[in-house]
Amino acid sequence: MSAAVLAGASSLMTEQPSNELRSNELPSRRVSQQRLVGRLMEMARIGATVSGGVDRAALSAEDAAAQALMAQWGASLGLRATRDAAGNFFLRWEAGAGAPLVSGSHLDSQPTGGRYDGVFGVIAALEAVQAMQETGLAPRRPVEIVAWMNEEGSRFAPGMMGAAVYGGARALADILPVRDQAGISVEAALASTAAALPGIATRPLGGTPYAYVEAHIEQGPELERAHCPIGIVSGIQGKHTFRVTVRGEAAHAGTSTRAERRDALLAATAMVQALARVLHDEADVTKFTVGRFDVTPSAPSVVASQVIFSVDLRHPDSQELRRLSALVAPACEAAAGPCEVEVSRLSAADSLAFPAAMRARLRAAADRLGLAHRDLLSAAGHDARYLHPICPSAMLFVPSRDGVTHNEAEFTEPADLYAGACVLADVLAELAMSTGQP
Ligand code: HGY
Ligand code: MN
Ligand code: MN
Repeated sequence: MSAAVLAGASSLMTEQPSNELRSNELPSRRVSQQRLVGRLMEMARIGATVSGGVDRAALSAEDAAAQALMAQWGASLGLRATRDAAGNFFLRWEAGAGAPLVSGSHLDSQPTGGRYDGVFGVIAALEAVQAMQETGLAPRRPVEIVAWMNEEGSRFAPGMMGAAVYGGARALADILPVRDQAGISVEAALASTAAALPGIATRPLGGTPYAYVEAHIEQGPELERAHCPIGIVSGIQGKHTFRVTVRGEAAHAGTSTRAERRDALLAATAMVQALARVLHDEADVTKFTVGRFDVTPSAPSVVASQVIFSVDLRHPDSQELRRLSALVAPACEAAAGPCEVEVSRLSAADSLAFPAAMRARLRAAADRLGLAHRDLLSAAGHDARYLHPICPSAMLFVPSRDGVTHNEAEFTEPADLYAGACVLADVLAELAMSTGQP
């Protein structure tokens, strides 16, 4: 345990662990910074990019390799690896009885992703389980580590597919036909990933956990600016996503006249500018992003026949988000000119607030360890969004250097990763031993 955490823990043991845990040693004392960071760096070799990040697309060979590595680490702890029909990956510590305690995040990344987004929560959960086992703790319930399928939504849109299907917010039949830009369907990619992981059994889809806790990097600058190692996540801001398809007509760049053209690129760019105007928020609270802009045939001497672009719209106030969301289709239609436009809404999630009792457990664990913490709303989306409706859920953050993320330069200090894993380990141990409601 790092000096900072040890010093704090001894001076602040006023906050006693819950009764159920008092008889056990706190597993945070067995968390190993070296093992945690070593596993993160070993995992970062899978899909490593030349600029120091990772490219581990959902249901890719790299995603399968990452799950195989988790299964290998899990086997050394006696954890059984399984996958469900939505491609969610689980490591199960068979213990006690009843609904499982679940912790994890995602292993897939953005194409130029960092070494910590998602994967920190999966490997910190593994570290917490190992620390619990090393204290001799005998959980009252099974404990499951999870890696949700396609959290990022970069290969297949929308994101958080696996958690949404597990939580019942989306039907498996809805995600199977979704195709990536190469035309490969989720269904085909699920089959090829399963074939790449022959030793991993299939488990029934869904479930109702006893509780869910997800550790994640903040992906913002607040904790670092406040010199605070732990974020207690108050909730997740709302997020609506769209796919806009603009159809025109391919034509010769030299012979077709402006008057007769149906230029899908000109129409699409007019739509993006119109959306930027109508969604502009001087207070800078509304987040509007066009991240994908696919032109067909994307040839210098051909007038574009089609453009497909993404819209990602977020706001912490659900009512305001719905108001803004209703402006998207009209703004696109008004800017379509001679082209056709089809606006499809892919996801619509309100803002959510995690239960106070779960947040209090995270705060008490951080206090016991002498770790400064602060409450903050998550501006980024997370799989916990889909666990929240079905079981008491919570998230804890660790700082992101300069708030940089979805970027190969993403970084979190090892001491902060360690502090987050210590808090996670103690909270999971409490929940694993609890006789009451989470
Ligand atoms: O979209 C999100 O906020 C997440 O990082 N994929
Ligand atoms: Mn993430
Ligand atoms: Mn992400």
